[in-house]
Parts: sequence; C-alpha cells; structure tokens
Amino acid sequence: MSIKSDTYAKWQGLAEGELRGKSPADLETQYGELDVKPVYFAEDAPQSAAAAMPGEAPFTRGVRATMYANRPWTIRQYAGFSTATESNKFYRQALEKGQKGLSVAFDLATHRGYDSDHERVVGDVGKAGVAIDSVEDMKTLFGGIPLDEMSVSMTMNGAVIPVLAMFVVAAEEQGVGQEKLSGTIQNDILKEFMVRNTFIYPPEPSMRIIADIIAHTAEFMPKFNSISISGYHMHEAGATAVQELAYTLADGIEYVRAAQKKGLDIDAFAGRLSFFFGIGMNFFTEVAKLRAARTLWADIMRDLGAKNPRSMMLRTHCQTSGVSLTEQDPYNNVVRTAYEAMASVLGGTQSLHTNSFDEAIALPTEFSSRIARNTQLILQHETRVTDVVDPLGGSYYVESLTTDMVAKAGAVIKDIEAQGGMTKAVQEGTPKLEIERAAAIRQTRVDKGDDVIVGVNRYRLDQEDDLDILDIDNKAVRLEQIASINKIRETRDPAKWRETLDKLREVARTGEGNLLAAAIDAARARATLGEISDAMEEVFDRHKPSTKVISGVYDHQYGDDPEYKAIQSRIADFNVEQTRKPSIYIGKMGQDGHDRGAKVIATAFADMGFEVHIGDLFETPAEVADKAIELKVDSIGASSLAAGHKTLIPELIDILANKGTGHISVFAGGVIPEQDYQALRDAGVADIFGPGTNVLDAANAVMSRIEGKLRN
Ligand code: 3CP
Repeated sequence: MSIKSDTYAKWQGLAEGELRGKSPADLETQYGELDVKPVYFAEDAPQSAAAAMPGEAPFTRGVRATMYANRPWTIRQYAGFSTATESNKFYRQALEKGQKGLSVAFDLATHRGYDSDHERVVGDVGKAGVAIDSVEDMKTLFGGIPLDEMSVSMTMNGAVIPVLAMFVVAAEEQGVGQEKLSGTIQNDILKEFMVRNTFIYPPEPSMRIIADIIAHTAEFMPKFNSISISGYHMHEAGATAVQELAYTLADGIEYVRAAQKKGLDIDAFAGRLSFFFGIGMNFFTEVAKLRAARTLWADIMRDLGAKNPRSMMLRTHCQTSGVSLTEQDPYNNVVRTAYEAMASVLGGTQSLHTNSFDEAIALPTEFSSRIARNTQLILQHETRVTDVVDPLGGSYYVESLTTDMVAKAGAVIKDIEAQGGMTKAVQEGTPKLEIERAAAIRQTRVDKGDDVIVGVNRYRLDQEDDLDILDIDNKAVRLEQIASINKIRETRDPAKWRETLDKLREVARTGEGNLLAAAIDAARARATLGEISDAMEEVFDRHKPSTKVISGVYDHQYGDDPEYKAIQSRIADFNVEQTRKPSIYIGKMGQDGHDRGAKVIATAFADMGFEVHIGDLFETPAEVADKAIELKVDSIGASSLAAGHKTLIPELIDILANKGTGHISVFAGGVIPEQDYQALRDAGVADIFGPGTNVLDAANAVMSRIEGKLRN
C-alpha cells in the first residue's frame, strides 16, 4: 500500500536536500501492478501485522509455528534425463550428498502420453527428462530407494493418470502399499492450457481427471499431496507477481470446486492440496508474494467451507527462476540463484529447487547440480536464517508489499470469479494473453536496457568462456526404450491387458468409477503409458489448442526510438520494393510447449511490419515445411527450448531442400548450446538466436538474410 502521509512528506523534505535536480517522486517505481516508494514507515504496515502468529490462520507468517527452527525446508532438486537407469543413479548420488526429497522430471513424450516408439516424439525421448513407458521403467527409476521413506514429487499433468498409476504399482511391487506413499503429483492442468502446454485432453475431461485423483488419494493415499497448483510456469512465461499469485489461487478455487462437485467434503482433501511458485530476482516482492499467497488462500478456503485449519494452509514448493538465468557469463547464475533461494526461504517455502547455473543452456551436469544443491545446504547450515521464524515479519516494506499484493491479487481473483471462474477464463484465453502482454513488456524493457541484466545488456564479456554441458544421445535412449516396450508387449498376459484397458475405457465413457483406480489395474497388467493414455483419448479426444497473438506492445513501448524506427522503415522499404511484406513462419516442433519466446518474437516482428504466421504447437518438421511452403514465406523461425533442435531442425531443412524450397531461410531460436551452433550451421541454419538476443537485432538479421536471398 502506498501511503503518502505527513511522515512521508517529512522524508521528502529531507530527500530533496540530497537530490540535485530530481524530485523524490522520481525515486518512486513500479513493479507491474505494484507502486513502490523509496522508503516505508510504520504507518505503511497494517496494524494486524504486529500480532500475527505463525502457525495460525491466515498463516501470513508461515504455516508452522516453529518453521525452520524445528525442521528446515526440504531440499528437493528437480531432475531426470535419459533412461530410468541413468536417472536412478543420479538420484541416489544426490541423496547421498544431502538432498532430502526427490522431484522427477519426465521427458516430453511421457508428458504428452506417447510411448517412446511413437512417430511424433522422435526428437523428444529422454531429452528434457526421463523416458517412462511402463511399470518396469518406473521400478528401475526407484530401484534401491525405499518409497515408504522417501517423499517423491512428480511433475506430471497431461499423462498424470498412467504415471501415478505406474508409481503406485512400482511401489506395490517394492512391497510398499499406496497408503504409505508420501509425495506430490503436479496434476495442475489449467496452467497447462494457459502457459505450459503439456495437456492431452480438452479442459472438461482434464478437470474430471483431477477430481478423480483428488478423490482416490484422499481415500487411499492419505500422505500424498494430490496436486501442486503451480504459478511457476506463469512466472516463467513472464507473468507479473500479482498475475502469478492471482491466477494460481484462482486455479486452486476451481480444483476445490471440482472435487466438491464429486461429493467430497472439503476438509477430507484440502489438507493435501499444495502449491508451487517461481521465485525471481525482485527480492522483496518474491518474499511478499509467498506471504500474500498464504493470507489469501486461508480466506478463500474459509469461504469455500473449510473448517479444519490444516485445510486453510498454503504449503508450497518453490523453484528459483529459469528465465532469470542467462546464457552469457553463466557463472553469474550461481549468484542469481542464491539470492532467489534466500527470497524463497525468507518467504517461508516448504520445499525448494535451486536451478543449476547451466540450465539456460542445457540439462545440468554433475558439477552444476552440486553447486545448486550446495547453495541450499549453505543456506541451511551456514547463514543461520533457519533460526528465527519469518525474520522479515514486521518490516514496514515487506508488510506493506504483502498487503498490497493481497489487495491487488484479491481483486483479480474476484474479477475472474465474477466472470465465471478460471476454467472459463482459460478457455477464453484471457489470462494467457495478459501474461503474454507482460512478457512482451518485460522483453522490451530488457532490449532497451531499462531493466539491467548483468552480462547481457550491460557489462557484457568480450569473449565468453566455453562451458561443459550435458548432452543426451537421444537416438540411443529411444532405441533402448523401444526394445523394452517390445519385450513388455511380448511377455504380458494379453487377455488381462485387454480386459483392464476395456474397463478403463468404460470408466472414462460412463463416468462411473475412478480413472486412477482403473489405470492402476491396467498398469499392473503391463499396459504401457501410451496405451493407457490412448484408451482415455478414444473417449475424451485430444485437445487442439488455438494460437492467438497480441499486438501493439512493441510499438507502444518503443514509440519513437530511433533503432526501432530504423527497422520499421527497413521493412516498409521492402514492402514498397517487393509490393509485399517480408514473411516469417514461427514454428514449434516436437512436444516442446514452451512458447513464450515464440510468442514474443511473433508479437515483436508483427509490430515491426513483418507478415507473421505462427504455427500450432507440436508440429512435425514435415508439417512445418508444408505450411511454410503453402504460405510462401521467406523464412521460418524454429523455436526450441527442450533440446530437440539437433534432430528436428536439420530434418526440417532436409525436407525443404527435397521439395525444392531450399530458398526459405531457417532460423533457430531458444535454448541452444553454443556447442551445437556449428552443427546447425552445417545443416543449413541461417542464424541462431540464443537467450538474451535483442529482438531488434534478430529482426535485422532476418531482414538481411531475406534481402540477400532476393538479390542472389
Ligand atoms: C514441516 N513439518 C513440521 C515442521 N515443518 N513438523 C513440525 N514442525 C515443523 N516446523 C512436517 C510437515 O507437517 C510434514 O508432515 C513433513 O514435516 C514434511 O514437511 P512438508 O512441509 O510437507 O514438506 P514436503 O514433504 O517436502 O512437502 C512440500 C510440499 C509438497 C507440500 C510443498 O507438495 C512438495 O514436495 N512439493 C514439491 C513439488 C515439486 O517438486 N515440484 C517440482 C516442480 P505431514 O505431511 O505429516 O504434515 S519442477 C517443475 C519445473 C518446471 C517444469 O515444470 O518444467
């Protein structure tokens, strides 16, 4: 809350003496929706802050009375790559070295419900996570890890039913009943439709899946958190702190309602709802965001009918921000992550993942993972921040930010509710567009140097050092996975397999029974992940997203900036000479749904004057080539953030060449390690735009190429 009182006026008087030519108002700033003053006083903090008690609703100061003084947060590093055997080795080592809980990253084929032998996932298997096709893979993943002792979090949303079913069966075959399992399944589909895009089915059946999982876990898996309602991906997609907070809690309301609609009593399941936020570089805002989240959630749950204080607790996992990491001067990322980790902890998180410094470029290596883990161990053991509960409680600034965020996010939630709730808003696509607008604004601020990023738009190195990165031989992983799928298909009992999948289909069709329970039987009968997923798809269908792009943000932010005007008139000249606009097709190939970069480029290029066509998500190289040829574009921008670039982009260029359309220039953008640049150039890529590329520079490079091609 921004109170301009007599005390503030007195301070302004003092400040004026120090400010030559500037006014104190020039020191005021804005973080998205939040107005921030250069100084705060007692009157800025609410009266109630003085007596607020940790461990008591509304839990502003923390969900536990003793917080870390009694038990520190869980060090839970998100990891997984290649095969189950490799990932298992990695987990066991990490646990030996001080990690306390597991957090499994699955590859994109698994996320989207495809077995590793499916034609659409050739570039994705084992890349950005571990490939899981069957119970056998799941058993290997947790070999030697007692599942009755270790809490396991699994980031899975689309293929949540087969993955959770296989986890239950793997534990069962380890001798651990489901009632003993502790952990968390992400199971948050609304944010997938909004930003992350690893959905499979349309929104309605997807919401049913969530309700079925909540119902099953409430009855049979009392120690398991049924959902991790996630703002992280909104944060990563460019949401402001207020948007992240509001949309996440609004999603939470929908999930509670979906479970209530199934007839469940709120207090029977609410204690096992959990949350997940991203923590970025705006230190105090991030601390306040977690405090505000708890405060708002307690009220929301009371309004929804919760009686048990545990149901009102917002318990959360946090992850330091991936988008705050830079490819340039990457050791700076160690410092960034440490600050973000500190903010998470001062905000009172229950569990934390700290990113590795090389994650802007590739999967972490053993070395970078060690530094990331040690960042948390040092926080826990050396800084003494664990000794005192909510140490920033009572800070005028943090308390004021907290109340301000409660008010601003509360208003957004109220608005969404008044319009019919988050499922409807997501279907209409409004929150997604709002986030994309915020992301585009942020990008212009970075491009213009208004927001400084050390090593990127200021203090840039003349020469970047080489970095060792982890590379996965995706072809070998895929062949290994296919061999084991074939073995399972040969050795399982076909009658049992068919019967359990038929039953699952029936549960899906009739709405009678529980999808997870039926899938557990199918997993026992060795149905694969793709088969379980397909059985439901036959009834539910596969969701086809539509792609909308906002416009005007670049024009608005840049105004009369000379560099911006220069590229606009370059494009206008082209238009006059060629009697058409230069054109680009922005394509996303494979199962990589991270489309923030693609959207920013589409918006910016369109504002500058390009004719922009943005493709659907999840296209194959052949589909992108066909569309680009049909649209007669000059260029294709292939955006890759999930490591499929080495397989998919050369394939696209080959197809274009074979069709006699090699004149279409292909550009690559996204998370692409420098080490791969040469291979891509050799394959025919015109230019590569890594993280931190100035969008105006990219547009100029694309124009030069297009103009060059027309001259030759
Ligand atoms: C905790 N406990 C305490 C105290 N603190 N008891 C007494 N005094 C205390 N001070 C108890 C808790 O009540 C609990 O027991 C137990 O100790 C464990 O504590 P916890 O706080 O529940 O911690 P944890 O088990 O780690 O669970 C944390 C949450 C869980 C609740 C947040 O959902 C979780 O682990 N989430 C992780 C999600 C995750 O890894 N996501 C990765 C996304 P009881 O349970 O008996 O109460 S990675 C995505 C990356 C990007 C992408 O998607 O691509």
